[in-house]
Amino acid sequence: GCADTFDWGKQQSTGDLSDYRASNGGRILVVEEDAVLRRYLADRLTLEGYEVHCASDRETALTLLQRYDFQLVTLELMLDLEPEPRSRHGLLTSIKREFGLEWIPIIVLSGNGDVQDKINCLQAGADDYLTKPFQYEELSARIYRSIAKSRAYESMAFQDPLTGLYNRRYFDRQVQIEVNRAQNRLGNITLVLIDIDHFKAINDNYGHSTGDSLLQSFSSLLKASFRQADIVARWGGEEFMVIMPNTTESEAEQVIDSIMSKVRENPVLREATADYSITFSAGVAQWVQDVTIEDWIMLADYALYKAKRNGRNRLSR
Ligand code: GH3
Ligand code: MG
Ligand code: MG
Ligand code: MG
Repeated sequence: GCADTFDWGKQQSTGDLSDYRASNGGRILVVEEDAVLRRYLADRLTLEGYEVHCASDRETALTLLQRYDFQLVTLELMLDLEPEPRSRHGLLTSIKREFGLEWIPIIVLSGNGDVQDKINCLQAGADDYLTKPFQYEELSARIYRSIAKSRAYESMAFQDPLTGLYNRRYFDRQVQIEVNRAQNRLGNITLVLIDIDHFKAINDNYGHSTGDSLLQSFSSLLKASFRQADIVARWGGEEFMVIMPNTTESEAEQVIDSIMSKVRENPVLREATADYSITFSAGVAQWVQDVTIEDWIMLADYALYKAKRNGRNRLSR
């Protein structure tokens, strides 16, 4: 059924760091006024392995969209979400115009089979349109295709090809979303900028392709060592930026400390022919009210600079 959802306080007090991103089937928002249909869709989709959240009004829908990353939205348009018929596509338009939400696939479920209505929805940004009554199996097939397509698109747009980590384009998008969430929930959020020490020497001594393999191993280690809710992105050559939601500077430092020990002990960074020991430095900066994202990044960058200046193989804030 519908995962229940809009109690910000409850989530926070448990110190819940569980993921914002649903993994396997995907996370779907069902916006549906009719309680019977809503429950039906939620149950069927849940059985198929999706994580389903439900909303029966505009406010709840927008709150949930702020709170979670959804892979798809089904949006019913018969409902009196909008006071005026003219703003019938208001929620659709809001979602498509909201920063970070514009790319979420939306399937409109409409009681109105009118061609002009379909055209209006598609023009307002709907990705697909089904007229009630529909067969569940058809909706299910359309959802599956839609999610598969947007995943393929996202991995092209947002994944670094060498390391498989998120790229900087993803970071730029997600950092704004996470800051909005932190603001709404009065939560903490911390940035970590990581830079491998003396990496140029690795390339110079062992060649560029060994350097590349090391970057891959190091990236896997980062991905495995940060928590599921953390967003690990490749920032530049041998630099990585991590967004840690619901995390203070001190908590971030504990996580990084443990990764540093892991890297010092080393066994992960092993090539077929030899072990390469590397170290890294990290700059940590917790977000503070009213700082711009640019300045926040500069704070992390300056903290990294301090860590380097103080001798590398360490973190600084
Ligand atoms: P520092 O401790 O000050 O960070 O020293 P460093 O040598 O790591 O720093 P610097 O920024 O001077 O050099 C980074 C090097 O990383 C330069 C470049 O040769 C190497 N590099 C950047 N991107 C890649 C890549 O994709 N593959 C490989 N193999 N090397 C890369
Ligand atoms: Mg560097
Ligand atoms: Mg450098
Ligand atoms: Mg470096």
